[in-house]
Amino acid sequence: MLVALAGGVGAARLLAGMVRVTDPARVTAVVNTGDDMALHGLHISPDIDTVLYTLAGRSNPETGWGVTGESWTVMAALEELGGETWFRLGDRDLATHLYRTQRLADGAPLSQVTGELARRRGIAVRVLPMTDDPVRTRLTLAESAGDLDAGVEVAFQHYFVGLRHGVAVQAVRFDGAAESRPGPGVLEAIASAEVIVACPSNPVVSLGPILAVPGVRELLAERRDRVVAVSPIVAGAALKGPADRLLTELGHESSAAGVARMHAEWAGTLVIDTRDEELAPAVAAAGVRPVVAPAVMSSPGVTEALCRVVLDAAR
Ligand code: FO1
Repeated sequence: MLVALAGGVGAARLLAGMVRVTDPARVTAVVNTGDDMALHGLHISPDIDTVLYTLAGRSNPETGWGVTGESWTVMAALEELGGETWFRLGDRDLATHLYRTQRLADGAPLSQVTGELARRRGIAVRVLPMTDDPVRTRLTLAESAGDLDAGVEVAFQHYFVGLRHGVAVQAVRFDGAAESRPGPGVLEAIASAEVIVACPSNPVVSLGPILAVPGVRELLAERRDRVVAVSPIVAGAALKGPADRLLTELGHESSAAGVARMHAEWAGTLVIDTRDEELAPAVAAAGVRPVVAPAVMSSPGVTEALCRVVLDAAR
């Protein structure tokens, strides 16, 4: 059984490949909920939805989030009213948020609602929120942005979408993480997995929250020989999103070697792209076994080959 630690778009893409090379019923995804947000009175779980839409074959291939073939009637009408439309919610995507919000109001935990959404979309992979408790990623700006001064703390989506992550950050914290408990099935899945893959997600804001849930990092460290991370940094840059800048701004090195040093405590192996082959000795020097392979998921074929490399590396 394989457990994937999953954040945003890169994780969903790897998972889409993983279910083509191994039995989906033997795959469990532990998903980041630090990006979750309340907006329009709705509970929005972006990373969970990105995983669910991708595994259902319904994700928007251009953006990596939301639903393909989406319509925007509600957003346009909301715009006319002068409502908040900075965070784009398509008509089909809204159905997910309406369903989730009602079920949470019924008293169902996020994990149960996520299971319902997965089943309704015919998804065999077990998709588990990292916790059912509220954990929210918050970032402290290192410079002013518009009317926001340096030192101001903003919620994740305000940083990522509102500010288009175009502002330097001086600190990141996961509000609520210390009080949170691993979601149902999370520790058990990690404890019994033959392979644990840390997807090529942003080490700071996608994997960071999962590792901040008490008990998760310690258990991964105990099983580090089964943990294979895939570097989200290739030739010093992130393939999508602010991972490289966040790493540098927070004092890490934005390179495959820097990622190895960050993950060394709990990941025994790091898959690095062929372009970073010369960093293999630095990865090894960090105490992490380097595996060099094409790690830029430019096509389903490359993604599937990468998934096979991950499965083989853990054995
Ligand atoms: N990202 C954007 O850059 N702009 C958006 O308007 C936007 C809307 C959105 C709606 C639902 C959803 O599940 C994700 C959405 N995202 C949007 C992406 C989201 O900010 C990121 O996927 C994660 O939070 C980071 O991986």
